[in-house]
Amino acid sequence: MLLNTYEPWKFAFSADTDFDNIKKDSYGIIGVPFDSTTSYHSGSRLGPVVVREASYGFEKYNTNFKSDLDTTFYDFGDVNVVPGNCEATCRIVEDTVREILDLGVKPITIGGEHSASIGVIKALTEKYEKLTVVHLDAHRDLAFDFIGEKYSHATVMRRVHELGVDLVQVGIRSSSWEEEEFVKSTYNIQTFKNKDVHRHMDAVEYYLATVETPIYLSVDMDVFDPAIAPAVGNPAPGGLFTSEVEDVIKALAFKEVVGLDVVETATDKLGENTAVTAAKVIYDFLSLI
Ligand SMILES: [Mn+2]
Repeated sequence: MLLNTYEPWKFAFSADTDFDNIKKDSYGIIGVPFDSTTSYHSGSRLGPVVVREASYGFEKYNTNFKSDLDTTFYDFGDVNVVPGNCEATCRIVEDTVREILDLGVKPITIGGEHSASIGVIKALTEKYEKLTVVHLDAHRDLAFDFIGEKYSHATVMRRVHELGVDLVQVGIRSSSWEEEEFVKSTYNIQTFKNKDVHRHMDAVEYYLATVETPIYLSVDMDVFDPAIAPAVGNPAPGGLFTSEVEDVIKALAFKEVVGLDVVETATDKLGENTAVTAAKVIYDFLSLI
């Protein structure tokens, strides 16, 4: 595997990694410490370190969901990134995820900027003929290019959509006119804006319950309100509450979820809100799935 950490600081409750005895249908964490296309608040390259550190603040018993975290999962460490080269980094992520899938393990990616999700999802579309990406984000990330770049945090879901997957965008509150026109011109992008979530969570839950394909969940930490998760690449006021994101994860608990990413945590402070909340998303996911 293309990892640069032999003895990584591992996510709390992860199983010992013995590559000869990996359990099938388990989950495997990789970190992608990369933030070269970040346009505003940089620092998400440190996300994998601070999120893992924050994971040690939780109990094995998840009080909200009345369940133990008993899903088997591994922490494989961080991939080797190529600073300054998004396309090369995404290819390395893609190759690493392909190896993880060959082991029968489903990927959980800690970012790093959102751009790396294309590598993960590309590998998954080779394995799953149909895929629905549930995308929690303040932004649509559907620009065709961003300041001339096709591979960027601002274009990632456009590249994902080009792979032929269905998209469900949740928490949206910032987009360009071109992105809105693009959504209108397609048939397979469903949108729940931030106020749709605040006022009609039942509609979000109902919609997710009807998805029949395998699901990939991509969580940009800026989907949360900046009061909850301030240290992100592009904060956007008016975001989701922690309990609303819990409800979305809960709605996916009985679906076939084949991967998760939690990206854009940009802080160098241990115990910072954003890192703790990002760790909680992964912890809740593993408690429920
Ligand atoms: Mn975003």
